[in-house]
Amino acid sequence: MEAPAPPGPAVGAIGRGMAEEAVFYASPVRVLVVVPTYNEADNIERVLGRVREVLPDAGILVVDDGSPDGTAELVEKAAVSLGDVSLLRRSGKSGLGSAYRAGFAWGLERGYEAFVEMDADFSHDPAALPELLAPLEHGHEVAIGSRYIPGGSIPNWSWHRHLLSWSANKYASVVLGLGVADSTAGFRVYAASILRRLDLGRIRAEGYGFQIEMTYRSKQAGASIAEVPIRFVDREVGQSKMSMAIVVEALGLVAYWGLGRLFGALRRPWSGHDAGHGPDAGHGHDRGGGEQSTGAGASSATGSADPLQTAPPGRRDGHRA
Ligand SMILES: Nc1nc2c(ncn2[C@@H]2O[C@H](COP(=O)(O)OP(=O)(O)OP(=O)(O)O)[C@@H](O)[C@H]2O)c(=O)[nH]1
Ligand SMILES: [Mg+2]
Repeated sequence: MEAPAPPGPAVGAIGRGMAEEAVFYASPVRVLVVVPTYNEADNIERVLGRVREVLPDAGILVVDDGSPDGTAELVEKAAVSLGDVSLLRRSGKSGLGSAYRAGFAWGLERGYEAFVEMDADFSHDPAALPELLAPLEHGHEVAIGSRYIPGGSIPNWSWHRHLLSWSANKYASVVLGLGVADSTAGFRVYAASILRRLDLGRIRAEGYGFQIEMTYRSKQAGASIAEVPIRFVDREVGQSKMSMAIVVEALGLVAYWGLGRLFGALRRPWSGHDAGHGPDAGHGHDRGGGEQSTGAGASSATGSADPLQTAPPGRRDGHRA
């Protein structure tokens, strides 16, 4: 007689040969994979196909900012064969951060419990999704696919790109006391609980700054953050949207939040905690405009009036895997 299957999510193997074999994973919670796109026609169909192979039950939401190369039409085509692929169409390029905020709000309104952040350019390998989702089952509310912990790597970056990314991470980590090795990483998972506490309308950054801000706010809100090693590969096709403006935004915002932290600590030397009441608190605006989702219509950000006041106590154990 066969032994009963162990409890927990189903994991199995698919694919015809070893080279194509991929692990699939049936999460015990409702997962939404959010993929922002701007001119990803060369990648989007393949990336959606791979995500569907690895996560057969997950919802997938593409947030497209009116890509002139027809990315959105390819998503609609792929949705027919893959199933449970939705498209949030926005009228113009409004930034990565606002695309994710719109995608998270869309998913929160529909009751998803775990949210994956993932690029469409294959820098983030869909095969790593099961490992990235696993920390949520162990009580973490955020899981970061990290390049800067043992086991993580960026095989094909130039030394100066490497140096820029590594230094930005060190700077953010020291100035904001983040306690994570890779706060600019964009391959992540959030539990719905932490997104609700964050009040997405107050998140303001767009590029790398968005990832840092989400890490910082999550920590302030008491999330337990896990890091999972990933291999980050540079995009092979399509054009990068990385720009100097995105780097400057991130550096400037970190300095601003850092000052807020410092002044907050000076004003409240007796409290000993960083609860986000610096000059940066409470002035966020979602700049994403003209949203339209396929099927169910547009959505707006949700959240409590002051999530940092309502964070549960005793959840400040930032964790590094
Ligand atoms: N909806 C939307 N998606 C965007 C926007 N900017 C970038 N993206 C998408 O966000 C993901 C990451 O963008 P990339 O251009 O790869 O930027 P990056 O990964 O920071 O930079 P590289 O490492 O050079 O590729 C990709 O899926 C892009 O298509 C935007 O303004 N709106
Ligand atoms: Mg990229």
